[in-house]
Amino acid sequence: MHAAAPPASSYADDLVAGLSASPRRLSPKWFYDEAGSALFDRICTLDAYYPTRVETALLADHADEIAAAMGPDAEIVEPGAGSARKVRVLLRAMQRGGWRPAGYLPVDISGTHLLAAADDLRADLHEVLPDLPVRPLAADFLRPLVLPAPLADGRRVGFYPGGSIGNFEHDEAIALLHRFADWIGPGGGLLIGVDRVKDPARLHAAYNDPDGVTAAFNLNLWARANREAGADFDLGAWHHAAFYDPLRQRIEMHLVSRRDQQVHVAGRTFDFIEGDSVHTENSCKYTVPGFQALAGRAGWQPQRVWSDPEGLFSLHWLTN
Ligand code: AVI
Repeated sequence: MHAAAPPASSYADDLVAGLSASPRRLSPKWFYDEAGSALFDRICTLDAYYPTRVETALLADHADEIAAAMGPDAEIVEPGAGSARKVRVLLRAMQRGGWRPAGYLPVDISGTHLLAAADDLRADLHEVLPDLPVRPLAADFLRPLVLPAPLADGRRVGFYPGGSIGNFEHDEAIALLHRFADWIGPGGGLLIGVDRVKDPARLHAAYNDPDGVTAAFNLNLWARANREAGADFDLGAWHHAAFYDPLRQRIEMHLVSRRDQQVHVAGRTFDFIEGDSVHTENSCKYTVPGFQALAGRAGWQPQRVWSDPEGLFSLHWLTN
């Protein structure tokens, strides 16, 4: 496995910077420690959280068309691959359609998790793709990163499912899509999952589940701060808030102080009054033409879109 440079900032540094800013905010990348990733896996199984279910069905239902669009001999690059589950549907379909993939290059910040995922994928696909080169790369893809030289004839396609592009503000999303275009190179493509603009009640329900799993996911930021950033957050003194802003077409998540309080982080003291909030995540939603226009600003050309009958989620195939 290749390993890139360690993260530029620690959680403690980022937290102190975010709590010193106005308005107070934190990058959603800090959600995903071991506990947070396990909570996110639970979110993906919730009835109210439709994106995982709908996107997985789209991949399965249109796998052959998607595989044909991707074409033969392409190496699939997946930034933020995590457990590398969804890509298996795609790899199987490519093999079935005779579009033999040249390889799979998953990139993820968590090296241990990535190695386990790569082993699991190799074992799972052993029968159908015994010789598939799998080249895990442990790296933070949000930082400058050079990929290993391409395999075979050098064609690459990107795979970025889950709607994670929505967790970036529009200008950041354009910058990220530019970066993907540089990795993929000319003649390649990108299959990307995008959550759609819809009835605000549906969105509200997806981020305010009745079992409080999303609230626990949000509050894990403070639990993590206590574990690894020398902080003393009282978790009972904060509550989860998630709401849809129809003008910005995005869900915002916040942690809101239930009372006046002082919190210490890495030797620094922060004062909060009741109702003060820390902005922890944006989840931007897009119309189909809205996302195509955004991708166009990063040099990608829209080719195909697959969506469900309710219009909840979209899978875009873009080429460069
Ligand atoms: C990872 N990302 C696409 C999720 C989302 O829906 O924005 C993260 C999430 N936050 C709360 N629930 C799920």
